[in-house]
Amino acid sequence: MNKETSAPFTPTATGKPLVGIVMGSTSDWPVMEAAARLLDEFGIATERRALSAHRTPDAALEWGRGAGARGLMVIIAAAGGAAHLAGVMAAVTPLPVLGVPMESVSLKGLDSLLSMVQMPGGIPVATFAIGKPGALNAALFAVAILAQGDERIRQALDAYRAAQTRKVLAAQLP
Ligand code: RP5
Repeated sequence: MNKETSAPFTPTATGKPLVGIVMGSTSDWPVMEAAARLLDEFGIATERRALSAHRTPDAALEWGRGAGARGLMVIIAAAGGAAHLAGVMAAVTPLPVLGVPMESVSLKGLDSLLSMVQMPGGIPVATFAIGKPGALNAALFAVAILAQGDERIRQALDAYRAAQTRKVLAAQLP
């Protein structure tokens, strides 16, 4: 509770980024944009960065280490190929890390998925589907995490799911 107003504490009301979306390359943005836009729809501000576990390791570590202090509550990390970024983030922050494997040219993202999902016990990365469905679900999972402490987000998530259900049931097939 906010001591001054007795209103429930709603982190979104501050307008500060609550979710960090980090990706291994700017080439991941066309897919990860779907996650960013969905979080925008929920009114959840995001920090967005292209940082690589391999090409910019020091900057990636610095960003991950400082995430909690900057007010982030969840990290979505996307990478493709030898996809180590999500694991590296999870190694340096206790925040929940949601990994999105990018579809790669040679192995269609199976390389990304296996690199990301096979974390050693003790350092979890919640790994989602390859590509856009994973990006969307990581965003919705971030919303679900934040909804636990924010009634406005919880209601928005309920409304989103109800609208999705109505859309499926209303669909007319040829
Ligand atoms: C990974 O390598 C990135 O996450 C990207 O999915 C993949 C290819 O990167 P670019 O060569 O397009 O920069 O690090």
